Amino acid sequence: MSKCALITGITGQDGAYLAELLLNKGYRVIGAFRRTSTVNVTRLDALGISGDIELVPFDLTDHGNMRRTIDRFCPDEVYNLAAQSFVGVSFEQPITTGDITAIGAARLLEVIREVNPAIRFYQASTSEMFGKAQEVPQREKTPFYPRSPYAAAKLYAHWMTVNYREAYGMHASSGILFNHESPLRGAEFVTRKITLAAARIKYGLQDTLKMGNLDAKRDWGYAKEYVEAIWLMTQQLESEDYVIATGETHSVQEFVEVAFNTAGLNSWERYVVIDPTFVRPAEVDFLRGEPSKAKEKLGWKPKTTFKELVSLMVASDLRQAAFEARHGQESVEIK
Ligand code: NDP
Ligand code: GDR
Repeated sequence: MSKCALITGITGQDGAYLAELLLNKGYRVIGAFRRTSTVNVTRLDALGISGDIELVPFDLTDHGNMRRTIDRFCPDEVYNLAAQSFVGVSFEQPITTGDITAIGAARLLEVIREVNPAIRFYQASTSEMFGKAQEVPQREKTPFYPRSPYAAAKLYAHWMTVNYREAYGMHASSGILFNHESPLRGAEFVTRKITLAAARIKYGLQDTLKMGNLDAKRDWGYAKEYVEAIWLMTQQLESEDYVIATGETHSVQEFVEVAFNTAGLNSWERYVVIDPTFVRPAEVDFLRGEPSKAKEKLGWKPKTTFKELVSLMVASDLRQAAFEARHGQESVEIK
């Protein structure tokens, strides 16, 4: 019998890549999506898998809806990828962020405890929990210091995951994933914002790129590889917490430089305008992860280099911009 997995946040970047991975492994995949006026399955379409997933309306703010869904499908594994995941917006919407990203995870853990505590649970934790980092590099035991409502919400969800593991013996893993990107990354996150702009400027569809803090430094990896680590965590005999990262750090400015060069645009300074709107009330200045536990216990290590990651994102956005320049509309079939 094939395993059944329920993925929350199926319409997001990681939801799409994880669904693809699990389908390739023969899973029955239940895609839990938040109901909106238009269901956004463009990422699933881009990977050509939307027809292979059973989509079900599911909202992390609605306990009854969640309980009925878990009851109905009896999944073997639940991957909680859904969140209000944009750090910048969390300063504007701290309560909504807390309701979805923090309490939403607690609701889901409660539902699993009530319905079937044998279900294996994955929580999408984040390097943002390290925030004002207390040591370099950051590892599983590094003390947390969240710097945004988003990070504080994720920290609550992280500790609830640990608590349900310890209190009820649930198989509940928390993946502390550092930034991971791809051509499917949301357009408001800095990497995709940059690669889209570079491509659009190249094709005359845009003149400038408005940016915030160029000095922030991040440990950026490739999303497609990070979902493998997520799956490996849920397959272990014991559930634990794992840092997933490359161990390498680059600044936002470096990302801009490499992306613009890759797109064939010299002197990025000509196009980039600093706009205070994109500067956050509190910033996370520097993150670098230490993924050696994941290497030892999961046999996972990152493969795609920083330059390869930027290149594959720029290449995808160049194809999209070329299509738009020719046909006057966005393409959805190029990833
Ligand atoms: P995305 O922002 O691309 O996806 C978030 C998903 O959550 C979307 O499918 C969104 O649906 C869904 N969602 C939002 N609110 C609700 C709700 N109330 N009920 C149900 N679903 C909801 O995130 P990523 O794919 O990049 O990340 C996946 C997870 O991993 C997130 O939890 C994120 O915080 C975390 N994370 C991400 C990292 C990264 O670098 N990408 C690093 C570390 C952690 P809709 O399409 O309707 O908006
Ligand atoms: P982050 O990602 O906050 O790390 O959260 P994001 O790409 O939004 O920002 C990274 C850094 O770039 C700086 N920055 C800008 N960011 C955005 N979005 N737009 C800009 O114009 C801009 N200019 C500079 C930011 O200040 C920041 O320092 C992401 C999300 O996916 C989270 O859900 C996840 O938990 C973490 O990564 C790990």
